[in-house]
Amino acid sequence: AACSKKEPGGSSDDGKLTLGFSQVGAESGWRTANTKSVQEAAAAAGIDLKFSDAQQKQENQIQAIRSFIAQKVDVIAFSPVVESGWDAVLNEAKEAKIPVILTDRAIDSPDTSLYQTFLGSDFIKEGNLAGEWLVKQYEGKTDPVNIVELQGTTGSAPANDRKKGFGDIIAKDSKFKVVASQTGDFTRAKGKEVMEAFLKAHQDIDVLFAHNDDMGLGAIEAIEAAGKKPGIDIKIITIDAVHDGMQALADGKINFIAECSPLLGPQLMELVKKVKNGESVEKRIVTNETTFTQEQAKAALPERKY
Ligand code: GYE
Repeated sequence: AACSKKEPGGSSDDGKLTLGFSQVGAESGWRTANTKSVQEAAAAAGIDLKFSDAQQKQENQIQAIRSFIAQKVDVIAFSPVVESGWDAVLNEAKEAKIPVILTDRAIDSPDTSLYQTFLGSDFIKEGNLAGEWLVKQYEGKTDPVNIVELQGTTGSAPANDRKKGFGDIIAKDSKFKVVASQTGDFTRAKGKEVMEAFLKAHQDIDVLFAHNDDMGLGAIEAIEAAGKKPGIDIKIITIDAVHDGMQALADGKINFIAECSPLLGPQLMELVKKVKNGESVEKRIVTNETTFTQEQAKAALPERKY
């Protein structure tokens, strides 16, 4: 009988399409929502998902991708923890004729034949939006504005691009001064720790720009512990708009959030099917996003899904 017929390209015996997905980790509320979106969308699309958590380490992702190649999955998708250092392993996938999709974060390789498409946000734009809001707040004022910055994971696309996007906007007015900028690795714990150090070293911080909500939330704890009012004594701008960030924004502890959508699962599954069928896909697919003020957060919170 033909019952054990195995499809070429490594589909499992049940005929389902197999997707190997290497996730960054579980560092933030954004990441948790992203993982859930990918898992639910795979189940809904009838795709067999092999999910691997890299715990924020590139070597774990490289290992996971090699194992997906060895298992002959149909498609590999991953969210690269950092931008550089992917050429060798992606060339191995190419040799094995397994299409690769980048989700959420970019790589810096000039060889764009190493992946089919990159689905995710425009991080430079998010940084621009954060900077533009700040410039507007201080319009017509001349006093110096002292800013501290909590960067995301060193070497990651969102940390590089959000820093640049924000920096480009505030550089147009010399009253804006970034007095300290350090990584908080996108986590709450590290955001708190680094903000404590910032507060000790600088008496006169006007603004915190955190590359994600979680670091901003950690920093809020540090600011309150230092006897200051987040959102009032120190204005706070973050990126993501996950539930806890939106709650802090509605509560007046954060002042502005540029949204970054983690709900990439359904679009990713569509792309997986297309690349598997050899259909052409756009090389870059940008997620739709908005921004939130405190009033807008209050209005949006009841309907927010994550
Ligand atoms: O902003 C942050 C997460 O890559 C867009 O990673 C993602 C970022 C997100 O840890 O919260």
